[in-house]
Amino acid sequence: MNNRISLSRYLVEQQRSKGHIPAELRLLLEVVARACKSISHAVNKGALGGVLGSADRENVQGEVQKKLDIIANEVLIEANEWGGHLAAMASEEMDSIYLVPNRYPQGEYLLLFDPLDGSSNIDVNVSIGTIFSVLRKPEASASVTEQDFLQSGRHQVAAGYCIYGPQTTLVLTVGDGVAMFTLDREQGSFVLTQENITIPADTKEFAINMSNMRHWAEPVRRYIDECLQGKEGPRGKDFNMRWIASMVADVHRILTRGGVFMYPWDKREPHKAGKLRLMYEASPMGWIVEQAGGAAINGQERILDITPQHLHQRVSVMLGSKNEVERLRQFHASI
Ligand code: AHM
Ligand code: MG
Repeated sequence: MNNRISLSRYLVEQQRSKGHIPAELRLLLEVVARACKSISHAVNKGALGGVLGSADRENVQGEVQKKLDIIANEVLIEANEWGGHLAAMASEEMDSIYLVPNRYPQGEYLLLFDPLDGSSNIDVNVSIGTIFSVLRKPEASASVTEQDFLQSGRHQVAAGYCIYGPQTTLVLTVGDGVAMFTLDREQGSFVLTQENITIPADTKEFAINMSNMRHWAEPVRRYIDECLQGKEGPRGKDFNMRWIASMVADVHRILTRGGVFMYPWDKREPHKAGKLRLMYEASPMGWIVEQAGGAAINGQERILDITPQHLHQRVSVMLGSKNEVERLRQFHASI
């Protein structure tokens, strides 16, 4: 048991050996991990903790919030506002940015999060998670504005997610590969369980909400249609399908055994670029997937190259095994 590496030790060693993680960023990541631990406890209690069900409130995107969406958001804010490592936060569940109150010291970082991803799965006891992304506050800026957050995913200094499933697992990148930590409940700490995660370049598994098929654009329809033709079709192999409806869980599977995940633009709401949010979901997940050797695009463009125009911007997302994402890119390029 002595050779177990805790998240704290991992971060300290990364800082020492590779200089990747300044002390303030290390503190930030430890605080986020601590917040995820308490969200995990709340998720585990479920009905016993009175955390299930709707809060009968809507967020800025017009989605009905669940009690746990609000609890997770509050836990992350309360944990992060006083440590001196942050200048401001932004969340899928808040209309505008949250400035660190004046009574606390201001730090150099900006934290963005989707406090509870996969909200439709909360009440049915299926895996859900927290996604986070860390940016540096632009140097020139004295007081933080929404504009300071509008940086492309390439500028992230850390990104990760915590999945609350049969195990609670924290997945993290600071730009030097992807590491996984499993929560040891007896010890109360995240323990390193996998490093240098690699997504296989090829796969026989796709994830998409098939009920939207009639609304898809032609390139997505063509890609899935070829997969469905199996051995007899142009791909020459049978494909399997999974759709958990929690991006964290679908991405976690892809990091574990490969696959391709799609939430593309579709014709249901043609004026919206997609369902998922660029800054809280696509950018952090896109960077994690790239760091594991995969790829992430919106059809045409690399997700990490998109410069956000506003905080709650939506985006079409296709990510996972490199060769499959490349095929999707080619199909989009050829129309
Ligand atoms: P949320 O952040 O409000 O939970 O929404 C995002 C989720 C993703 O986790 C998941 O991939 C998608 O919405 C599922 O959507 P759908 O129910 O349309 O299949
Ligand atoms: Mg989400």
